[in-house]
Amino acid sequence: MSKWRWFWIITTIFGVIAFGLGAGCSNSSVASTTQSTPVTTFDRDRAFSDLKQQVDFGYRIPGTATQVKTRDWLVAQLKPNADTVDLQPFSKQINDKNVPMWNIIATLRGTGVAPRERVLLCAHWDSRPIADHDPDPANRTKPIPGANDGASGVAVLLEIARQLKAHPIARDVTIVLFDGEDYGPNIDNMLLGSKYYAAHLPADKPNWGILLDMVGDKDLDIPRELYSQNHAQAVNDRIWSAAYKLALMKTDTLSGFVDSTNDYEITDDHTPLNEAGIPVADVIDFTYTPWHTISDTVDKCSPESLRIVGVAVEYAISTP
Ligand code: 1BN
Ligand code: ZN
Repeated sequence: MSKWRWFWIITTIFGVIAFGLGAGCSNSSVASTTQSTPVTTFDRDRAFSDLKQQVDFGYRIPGTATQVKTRDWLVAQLKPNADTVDLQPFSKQINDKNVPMWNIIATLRGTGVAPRERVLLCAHWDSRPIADHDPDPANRTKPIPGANDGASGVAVLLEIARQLKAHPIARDVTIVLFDGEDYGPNIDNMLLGSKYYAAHLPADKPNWGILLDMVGDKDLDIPRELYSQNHAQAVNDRIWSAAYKLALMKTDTLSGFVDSTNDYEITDDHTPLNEAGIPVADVIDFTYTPWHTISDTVDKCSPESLRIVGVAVEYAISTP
């Protein structure tokens, strides 16, 4: 065989291999929009100390100095772990008062090839001004400490932000801490931050999301929430399959996720988002006895409950 003939044969073989690799790459670039190494690391003690810190600030009630102090602390916690952190200000006229509120929005760019899937993780950072479910009528005009109802979801998200900084994932992540979720007393003055966010979505709005609310209860018991099951079933499937895979299901001796669906719908910050077309599932333990009482305190919560929810969420967002 001539020297030239060998040259063409070898060139053709290399060409075919290179084409194959190229095709492989372009396939993997599609997959890489959602594919990353699953994240399951979570410092539960650091998360729990963030829960305590929020409660130590005092009542995170819109229109108070404590609200502003807590807001600035939350921004400072997110800043080192996010690409951007912004305040989204809004206000509402309530009983002759113009009440100022701020959603806190952090973005974490994913490692996948654009266009990347965008996932929303959210929780409310305000606490309720009135303990209207307290068994003692004398306490019903007092504020709640909001250790579980408010601080727990935020604590999990602050720790997830740190973990994602250390272990980036393919998807873009937007973390939104909603203000004014629990102002009340009635529903027309609740979910204020999520209503505002849903009415002012960015052009590159999230594709789907997870809301965390009351996830710190020592005796964690989280079934699928019915409204989420009806509006964001694929998101629930993702979370519960993570919970199975990572052995985070409740047993006789362990707290955790439960393989059933509530027979009632819960109105929460996921409602305005689903109404705006973003499937968002609410991960919520609604069996919490101190709910909207002055007894919603740190001792009712545990670091392990924060870890259970945190790793389920991390796994759900870091796997295809
Ligand atoms: C959850 C925790 N929620 C309030 N605190 C949501 C809710 C809103 C529950 C209205 C019942 C009624
Ligand atoms: Zn509440």
